[in-house]
Amino acid sequence: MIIVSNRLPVTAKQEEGSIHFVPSVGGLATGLRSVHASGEGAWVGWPGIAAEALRGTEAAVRRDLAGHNCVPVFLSDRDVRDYYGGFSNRAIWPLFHYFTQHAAYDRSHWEAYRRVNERFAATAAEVARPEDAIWVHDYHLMLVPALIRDRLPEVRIGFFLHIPFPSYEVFRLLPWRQEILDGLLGADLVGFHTYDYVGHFLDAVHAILGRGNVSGNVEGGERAVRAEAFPMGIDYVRFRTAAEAPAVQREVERIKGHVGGRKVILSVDRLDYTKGVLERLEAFDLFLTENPAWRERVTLILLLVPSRTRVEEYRDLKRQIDERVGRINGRHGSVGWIPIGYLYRSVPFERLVALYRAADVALVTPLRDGMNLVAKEYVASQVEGDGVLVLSEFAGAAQELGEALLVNPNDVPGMARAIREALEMPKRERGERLRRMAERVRGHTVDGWAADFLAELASRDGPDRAPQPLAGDDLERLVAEYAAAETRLLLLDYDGTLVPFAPTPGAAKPDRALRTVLARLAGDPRNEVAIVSGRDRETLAAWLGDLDVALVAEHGAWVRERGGAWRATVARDAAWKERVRPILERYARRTPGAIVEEKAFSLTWHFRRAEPYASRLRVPKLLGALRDLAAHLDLHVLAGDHVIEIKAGAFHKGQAAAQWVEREFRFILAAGDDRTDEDLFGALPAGSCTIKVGGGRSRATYRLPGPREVRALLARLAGGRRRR
Ligand code: ADQ
Repeated sequence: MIIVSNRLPVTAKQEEGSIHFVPSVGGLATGLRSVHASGEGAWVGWPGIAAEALRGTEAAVRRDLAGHNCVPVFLSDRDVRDYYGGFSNRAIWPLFHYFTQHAAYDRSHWEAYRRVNERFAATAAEVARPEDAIWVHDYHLMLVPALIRDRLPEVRIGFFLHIPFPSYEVFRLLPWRQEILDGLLGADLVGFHTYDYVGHFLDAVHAILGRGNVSGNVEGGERAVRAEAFPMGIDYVRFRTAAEAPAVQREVERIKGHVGGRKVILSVDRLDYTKGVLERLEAFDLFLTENPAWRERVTLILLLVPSRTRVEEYRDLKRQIDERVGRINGRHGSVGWIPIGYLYRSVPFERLVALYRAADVALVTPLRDGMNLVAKEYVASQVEGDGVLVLSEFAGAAQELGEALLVNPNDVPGMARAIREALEMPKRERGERLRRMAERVRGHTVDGWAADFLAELASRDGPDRAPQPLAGDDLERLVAEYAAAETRLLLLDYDGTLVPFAPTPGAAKPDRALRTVLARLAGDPRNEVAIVSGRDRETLAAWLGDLDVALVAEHGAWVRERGGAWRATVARDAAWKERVRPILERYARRTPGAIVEEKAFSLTWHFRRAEPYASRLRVPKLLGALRDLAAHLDLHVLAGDHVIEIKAGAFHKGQAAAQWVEREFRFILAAGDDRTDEDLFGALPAGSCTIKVGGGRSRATYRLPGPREVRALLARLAGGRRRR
């Protein structure tokens, strides 16, 4: 696996003319370090110092980094300023955190972003082998997936965004919104911390690119792209073990001694305006004013790590925080008590863990935060098991840590009340809440997070790969093989393969040109043509029954051989329908545009014409409702392209095709666009020509863009005979 991120897991430091490397800090670096260490892949990223400072030592740096399996992308001072400090941190970061007033849309910054993303993509493409998976990280590199895809069309690419993806109304403010989405959609899998972000992303893709989705699978385009939530976890064992260590225990005693046995409230952040530090201080100020009884009995430890110190907003914020802390200490403090202990620096791991363990309350109140690992680290480090977490509802972590005292960080009085509630919460309740959160944090570690993401990336529709375009030499070879074969089998799906999708199932009637080409193929005595469809018998018979072709209806439940009558391949009672139909109808009533279709062995819920918003809300719920029932009644629920199909028994297109395949044709061609056609492809002998119509991974060998191209191919095959 190749990891691509802005920063490498090690940062180059230059001291007295020589370069050495130290571990990088931050959630991403710490989180992925173990994933990287366990594999033999590479990590592509910036070593953390501008190229100018490295001049003359590039080769040595490259060699040293190779020892860590790292591959550097060197950035000049100007790149760092415009791509990193500029576009990434002055346009994307504020915008994606809903600080629209801080976002600056500078064209030269955008150009730098594009240029640097190109360089990351080129480096990644150089080191990747075709069978590798490439995992691109975070908002600095959102164009990289598509740029790698241009170079390596078949490689698996995953992308994970560590910050929020904002709602469409905010995202659309970005002048380069389309380019960013196109960049991300170069990946096979796009991951976010929460389902809200997934939803926002899919809304934007729909509104800006006009591409809808089914359960997170983005439609249209040449390949399947899936958006999913993967909430990032922490290395629980590392924090827990450290927190229990005797040295940390001693440090905890020391901290408690320093605060004179008072209650400890802890606040830990990178210094950033998204973290809500000023609002938090204001709430603490108000808490002290409103609760004189708590004066002298509590200390707030405010730990801030310097961050992006070259950006103006960050320097401003630092000044404001300094002033605010001074003001509060001046107003409420006494000779023997300083309300806020303020540290502006990075602290070593053991020290941080000791602070977490010593804290009675953790105040984690960002105005926005993709996830926020501090909240989880606090929970993991609570050895006594009764600390209280006060957590902003605008942190991604709030979705998993519902037992925290959730607050709105803009509601200062509300936060002040929460501080008091946290300090006065009965021990039992504290323990109960913390225990539940700790279980969850322990169960969702960062290793598990990475493994889930990578498994999902690897399993994109099973062991399949993206089929190759059917063109050039491959196409000529196929035509020649067809021409030479004495017996041929053509298995053709109907909707989406021979005709484009129509707004209603009834509107996709075959046109004259299609009927002509099918008749011509069927008329060749060497050919056996079968239309293998999910449709009902009546429609197939009415539309194609007069041609000399075999028909397979309802995904294989019914077969009609040439000149024969319909034969059911399964026998089942249909009592299950009485249970399922009312559910489908109820959902259809509440989803304008959705319709229910009934066939002999299946029920289908079509929602092609439903409003995307409505289907996004309804489809997962309907699927949830059906899954429970399906397990009960032994039904198969299939989510296809704008349809949900429920059928009884395990028949599929592949089984239906078996009766022909047994007859050993010299040439077999199968074409289909849907998930149900994968069963067909899978049932055919090696050497068959299988064609996936449209984008996405598939078991098929080849791909054609749409029905137009399939028909052109069939016309060519049929035409060959006429010329002879
Ligand atoms: P950050 O904005 O950096 O991460 P966070 O998730 O809280 O926010 O991670 C901060 C990390 O820095 C923690 O691991 C913490 O232990 C460490 N840290 C904080 N203060 C420190 C100090 N004084 N000394 C040493 N270490 C300190 C971004 C996103 C988040 C997302 C992560 C991971 O903004 O929303 O959770 O990436 O995806």
